[in-house]
Amino acid sequence: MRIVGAEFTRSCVAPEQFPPDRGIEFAIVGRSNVGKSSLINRLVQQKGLAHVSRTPGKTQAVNFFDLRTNDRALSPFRLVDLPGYGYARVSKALRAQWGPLIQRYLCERRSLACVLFLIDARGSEPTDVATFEWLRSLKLPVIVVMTKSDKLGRGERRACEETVRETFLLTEADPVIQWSSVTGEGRDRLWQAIREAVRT
Ligand SMILES: Nc1nc2c(ncn2[C@@H]2O[C@H](COP(=O)(O)OP(=O)(O)OP(=O)(O)O)[C@@H](O)[C@H]2O)c(=O)[nH]1
Ligand SMILES: [Mg+2]
Repeated sequence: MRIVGAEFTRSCVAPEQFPPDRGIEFAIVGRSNVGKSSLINRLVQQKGLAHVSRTPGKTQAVNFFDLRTNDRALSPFRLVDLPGYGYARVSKALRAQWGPLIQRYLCERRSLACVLFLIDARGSEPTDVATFEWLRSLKLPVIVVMTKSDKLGRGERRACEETVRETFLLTEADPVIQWSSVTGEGRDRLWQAIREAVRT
């Protein structure tokens, strides 16, 4: 599969601003700073498409990215970068605004085919588990992506993946992908999983 084009569509702070609810969307959910925006850039192979920052809480709106591929099942196809959760230092007002925005998007968006759920390969936190359970309760298909895998050795990765499978009560059939936006590890596997999720 080839990506023919990718562009930033729109940044939204209210549901009324979301683009028309058509086509196939994959949303990216995860803690602040876990690597959501970096994953978009690596998946699409376009540096700077999504804004990356060392400071947690960088992405504070729902950002839509339109992709054109030569795969008919994936056209049109959108990636949606959601604000990260779990960052305490943003203002109370902003946090109060985030929850409902994400909730409206995840509960009401008909184009939403699947969630890429990102956790740090080095371990999950209770907020990750709570968010994952909530996604499951919404009956959303989820692909688990373990980010920043480059920070672990082989043995450690296996152990961490085992722990994640146990913590999140995953079956063998649930995809868990080791990912690194630095090395590009996991890119082929993730596209494969995306295609499979669209097919089912
Ligand atoms: N080593 C390593 N660092 C990464 C990886 N992915 C992201 N980072 C770094 O982690 C930091 C956060 O990355 P972002 O992509 O901005 O994270 P985010 O989840 O979009 O963060 P928010 O928008 O604040 O929620 C940056 O300093 C990235 O360079 C990775 O796979 N490996
Ligand atoms: Mg971001």
